[in-house]
Amino acid sequence: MNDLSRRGFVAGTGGAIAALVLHGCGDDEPSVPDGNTGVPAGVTEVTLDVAFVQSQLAGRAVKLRAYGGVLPGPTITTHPGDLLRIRVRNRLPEYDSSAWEEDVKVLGHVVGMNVPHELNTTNIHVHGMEVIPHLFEPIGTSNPEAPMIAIGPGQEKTYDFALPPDHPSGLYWYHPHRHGSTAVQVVNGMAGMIVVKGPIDEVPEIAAARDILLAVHDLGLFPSASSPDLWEYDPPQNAMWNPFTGESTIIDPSGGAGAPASSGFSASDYPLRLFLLNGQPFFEEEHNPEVGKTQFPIGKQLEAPRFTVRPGEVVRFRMLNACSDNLLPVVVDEHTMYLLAIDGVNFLETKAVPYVEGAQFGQEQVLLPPAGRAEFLIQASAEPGVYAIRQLFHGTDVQFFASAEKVIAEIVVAGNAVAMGLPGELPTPSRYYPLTTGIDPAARRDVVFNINFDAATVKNKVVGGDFTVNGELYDETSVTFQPKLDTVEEWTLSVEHDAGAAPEGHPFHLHENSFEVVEIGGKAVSPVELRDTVWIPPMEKVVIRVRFKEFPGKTVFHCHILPHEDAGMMQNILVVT
Ligand SMILES: [Cu+2]
Repeated sequence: MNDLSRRGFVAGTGGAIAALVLHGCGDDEPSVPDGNTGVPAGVTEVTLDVAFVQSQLAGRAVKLRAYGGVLPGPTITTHPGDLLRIRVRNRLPEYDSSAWEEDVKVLGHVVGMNVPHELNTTNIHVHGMEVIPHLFEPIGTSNPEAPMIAIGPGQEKTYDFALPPDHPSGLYWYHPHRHGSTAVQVVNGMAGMIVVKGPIDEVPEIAAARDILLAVHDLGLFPSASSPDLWEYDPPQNAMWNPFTGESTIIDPSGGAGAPASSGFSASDYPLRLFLLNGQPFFEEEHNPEVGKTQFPIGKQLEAPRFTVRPGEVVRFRMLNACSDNLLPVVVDEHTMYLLAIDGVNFLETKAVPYVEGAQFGQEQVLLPPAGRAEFLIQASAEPGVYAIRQLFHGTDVQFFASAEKVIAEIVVAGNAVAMGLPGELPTPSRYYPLTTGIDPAARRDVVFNINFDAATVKNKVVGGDFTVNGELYDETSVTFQPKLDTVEEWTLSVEHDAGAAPEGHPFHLHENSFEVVEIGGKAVSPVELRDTVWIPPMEKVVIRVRFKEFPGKTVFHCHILPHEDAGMMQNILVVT
């Protein structure tokens, strides 16, 4: 169906670069690779090797950072009450960050750590999972000054996560989360899915449906300086890509003239971006050099992966938006979407969302921010044909760069009709119900995401813009809020725009605790959605309520546009007893 095949190819030096194994290709439906190894019941054990891999994607040679040599990373399947043990072995080579000035402060702001750095140092975050806080050393620490976990080249670390018995059963994912290298690593290939199996899987109509995982992921790529015709993302320290000129410069932090570079850190847009479904490219974008059009990358639809279903068949799709920054408004042509769950936590009953003919942004069936997940059933039309799972276009009034309409996949309805049913009531996720309605919040807090590109006032001179939360850049060794364990808080989320920055929405993510989204733009959300990541539109406020239920310790909330996060749009909190 396209130029992918199961072969990867080995290249590079000293065995440091392995073959990339691509799953699902030829005439097969694309699937995600399985990551579980044979271990006793009650224990889920996975080893993830992180290494550079090389292969061909969309007709180009690419060099990527990947988990286990596969794209996306191996899928982990686990259960409520299980011990999930993940061993991360970092096989990446050393990265030269000697030019990084980590201690720089400007007007009391911590600036240095908000310059991307140590691009081959990693750690792991199990996104959305309700487990011990695991970003800081040691795991579960309540030390407000604790440093972030860093697994350097050649090092390894084993994480033990005890899933609570009432952990929701749904779709989660994992990705690196070391401040300074998160964006480069994720948009270079490092992301994988986690499926927690439980009560939702026992519903007869759901159990009868085929379970198809859809990992949507993007790769940002530059031409390699060392090897012609190779695409990679491996910028030198302090190198920044300017999306208006298309040029990269190694910035002199003291203000002197910068040196040209072959690639640089990007806050959005790339010379080449590939959008993948389960590792297969379905859309590519090139930087648009035309003056006045730079915020509209040149897009090209590729042959979309296909799934064949029978007329009347009920299929369960579970979609992850693992994109580094791209908001996904999704529709399935001509089909009602029967939503079961958002971000792993199922609704109390199936939520039917009809398809709107000719849908535009705002009429999508589900809006997936970066890191968001949607689990839904589709009952295939009685009418044989090809139906797209589609990302709708959104313009520069939504995100700084416009995002073209894309066909993510195609559903081919063919063959003999089958009679299958749809569920009504769903099992109650007992961890979250009853909701917090009626409980007086112990605290009300405001969270404002802001970008400042005004050259006269920008503190982060290397990045060239300040990405802040409540006016502050990220400081690894301090905490801003101290919520009390087992209390409910109400947070109001919004975005602001300073001089030089266009309006842009941001996805808010809180670790370990799903929250109730109760209001968006002054309107009540009904039924209440439980999410771990929510899109904050450019001009609206979002009100959430969160119960800090189980896990004391130091953790974070942040913008899930990953280049924003690495540049400072994150804060630490300390959940106290
Ligand atoms: Cu952001």
